Amino acid sequence: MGPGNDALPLLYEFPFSHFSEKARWVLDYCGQRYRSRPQFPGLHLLPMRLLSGQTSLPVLVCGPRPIPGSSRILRLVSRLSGEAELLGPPELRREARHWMDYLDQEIGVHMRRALLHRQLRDRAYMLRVFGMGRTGIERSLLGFGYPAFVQAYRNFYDMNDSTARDSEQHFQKALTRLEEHIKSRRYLVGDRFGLADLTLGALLSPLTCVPEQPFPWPRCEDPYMTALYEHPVVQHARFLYRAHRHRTKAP
Ligand SMILES: N[C@@H](CCC(=O)N[C@@H](CS)C(=O)NCC(=O)O)C(=O)O
Repeated sequence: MGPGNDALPLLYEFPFSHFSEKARWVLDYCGQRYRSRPQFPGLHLLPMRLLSGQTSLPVLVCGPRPIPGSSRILRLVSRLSGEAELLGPPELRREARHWMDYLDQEIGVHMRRALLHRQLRDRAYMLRVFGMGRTGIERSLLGFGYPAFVQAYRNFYDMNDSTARDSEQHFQKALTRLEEHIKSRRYLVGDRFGLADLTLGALLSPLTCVPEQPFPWPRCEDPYMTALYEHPVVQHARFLYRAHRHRTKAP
């Protein structure tokens, strides 16, 4: 991939989304310039279905077909940018893929439900988060429609006390497994930074709150959250941000 101006890839994304952060990270890391198309939750449904046949973000458009799915984007951008080392050596790719799938589900999906179930109760906090990268008018609209927005969100992600408790358990179990795994090693697979590590860092971005993130989540003072901010795996994700959230080559 080495286009100029108009031919740059387009990234359809939610600025606050940890799955979108995976895509931004790999594009930045690979020195791949791109144009961002931030979407507004809810209003994205029809355009994304028309564009890609599904509604989930991120979606990358580079070439004839739009590519939905953050892990697909990670692999494609690494390959096309000549950063194959992000994929890891061939004999370790299956293990890396396993970690990426595991993290998408146990952190990406379950952490989102566990955290948002609590965070949505804090209107001021959530307006700051959902307002990231939005215009003043969009932020005002969001503030006005917040109760309906929260209800739609809870329905969409099947969020209630019982599902949130179940997701908390999944998330906790994943953190324990990861803590054990990284105790004696720097990276999840092999001895170099790869896509599994990038996935871990990006998916924990709602908890890392570091300036290396293009859209750093503000800290939330809920006691459940404040304990998580200190967790060794979250500290490890901060290390990944500091050490690897940069361009490896000029765009
Ligand atoms: N498996 C997808 C999951 C992405 C995902 O869950 N995206 C959320 C935002 S964090 C989303 O777009 N939700 C709205 C929708 O699915 O319509 C990926 O890896 O890209």
